[in-house]
Order: sequence, then C-alpha cells, then structure tokens
Amino acid sequence: MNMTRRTGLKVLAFSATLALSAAPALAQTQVTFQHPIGINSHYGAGTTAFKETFERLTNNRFRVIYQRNDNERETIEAVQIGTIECTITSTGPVGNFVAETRNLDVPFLFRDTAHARGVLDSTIGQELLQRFPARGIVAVAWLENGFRHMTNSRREVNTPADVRGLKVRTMENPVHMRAFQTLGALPTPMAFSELVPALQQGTVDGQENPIPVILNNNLNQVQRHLTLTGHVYSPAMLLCSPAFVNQLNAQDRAALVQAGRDAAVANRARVTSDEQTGVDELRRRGMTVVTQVDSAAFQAALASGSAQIEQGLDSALLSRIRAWRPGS
Ligand code: EAX
Repeated sequence: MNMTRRTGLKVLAFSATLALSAAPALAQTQVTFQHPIGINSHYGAGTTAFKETFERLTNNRFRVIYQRNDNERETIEAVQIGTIECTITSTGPVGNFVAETRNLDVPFLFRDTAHARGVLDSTIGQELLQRFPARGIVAVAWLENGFRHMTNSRREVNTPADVRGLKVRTMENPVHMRAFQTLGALPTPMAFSELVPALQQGTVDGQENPIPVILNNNLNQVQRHLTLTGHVYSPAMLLCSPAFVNQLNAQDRAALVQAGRDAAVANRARVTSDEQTGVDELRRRGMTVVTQVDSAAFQAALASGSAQIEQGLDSALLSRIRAWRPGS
C-alpha cells in the first residue's frame, strides 16, 4: 500500500469557512499525521494525545487528521518533502536519514525500560533530536515500541543456536541486520508494510517486534512461536516537516512541543500496559511463548560480533549511554 501516492500531495488543506458576517473567517489548517499499525495502538495513543493537546492549545485553528501508513521510510520522506506534516516511526529506517540514531539500535544497549527512557529524556536524547533539522526533518519527541522479541513459524526458540538458519525479517537497518547475521540467521530487510505478506507466503520464517506491535497488528495470525528475547530496545520518534513547523508562530511551536510531550507520555503508558497484558493475550490467541530466555546466552552470542555490529558507530556515545544511571 502506498499511502503517499494514494493521498497525493496533501499540503496544508485549508477548510475555510466563508462567513458573510463581520466575524473573521475561521480557517482550520489540516495537519496530516501518518504512522503504522493503526489508531488502537501505542502509536495511536500518541497521536490521540498529540491531537488533543495541539488542537486545544492552538484554539482549534489546526485539525489533526490521522492516516495509516505501514511504510516508515515513505512517511519520513513525506515529512522531509512536506507532503504530510508529521509521522511516528520506529528508528528502524531513521538511521538512513540521520545516521547517529543507529547508535540506539545496538542489541542489549539498554538494561531495561527505565534506562532507555532515561537516556532518551536526557541530554543524549536531546542532542540526537538536534541532528534532524540539518537533514530537513524536525524531531519533536522520543516515543517507543518497547523491547523487541523474536517470533517465527518454524520452531520454539530457546537458545541462540535455535535462531541459526532462520530467515528473519529485519527492519531496513544495518545494525539489526548485522546482529542477526551474528546469530547465524538470514536477515531479510523489508518495510513493515511488506511483513505480513512475507510471513504468509513463507518468504521469511520469522520476525522480531515488541509486544505492542505483535499484539496490535495480530502477528499471531501469521506466527506460531514467540520468545521473549528482548534483544534490542526499539525507540520511536515523532517527526514533523520543516515546511509545517516553520510557518508556526512562537505560541504554536510551544503547543507543538507540549503535544509531543503528551504524545510520549500516552505512548509509553500504552506500551507499559500492552507489555503487562499482551503476553497472556497472545498465548490466548494460540501462540507458544518462551518466557524464560537465557538472556546471558543471547548477550554472549551477540557480544562475539560486537566489533562488526557496532562498526561505524560512535563508541564514545555508546559508552555514555551504557554509563547512564538514573539521576545522571
Ligand atoms: O514502528 O517495522 C517495524 O518492525 C516497526 O517496529 C513497526 O513498524 C513499528
């Protein structure tokens, strides 16, 4: 599905009310917001909060419209060009636009959710957001998907050895691809929009995604086995088009920043609740779930390839992230 082409060049459609009275015409500027998975999801929770805050703080001069688009590279390009105003995307393809974000895609970089959220909320996260304008994108806020877990339709994965030989869809992300190569899998990069057909047709045996994505996209319909590998944290980002942001006055920009904050809070809360209830729900839907994973074995297997996986990344930044502690 190619939403960008289907929706065409939808640049700030003005729905002007031509009032015949003396009152000034009310012009509502449309803000088109695209992201994958759908509105009833952790991304949708972010969009809904964004819409509520941004429309309210701008006295309804803007109207936020949501459209689903499962091709994240496409939505980032659309933001860059200005054919849509904003998107939420995983960092999967973002490194192809702002290479520094790839540092966040290293397996087992973050110890837990508090570590990941803490780093993204710290100056480290802020510094990364500031890299975007030079690439023609305004990065408004860090959101998230949660930690990624493996699913497949071939066998129960208990140890790193079980991953060997599996054809695994990865995001279009060289760090993730190198990690799966290290585990002896056959990484097959593709957009999220191609994932379900690829699993249905058996082009790939498995994939990896956090619980909120597996749950809200019904991946249980095309995958039998889930293993809670938690092998990598999956940040997400709320990105907007400079063409949109540059035409905002100072107050509207402050509203945008606040809407981004509220989006992050709502998104994280939904990830937390999906993670709490999602595993049982996926079991109920028929998946086998391996919960007791020998994480040390996966970490050791990936550590053996760390030189290759982290090739071209910023080792000073990676050390800073690893050294981060609450309150620092
Ligand atoms: O952003 O492509 C992916 O697997 C992403 O995790 C998903 O689209 C959510």
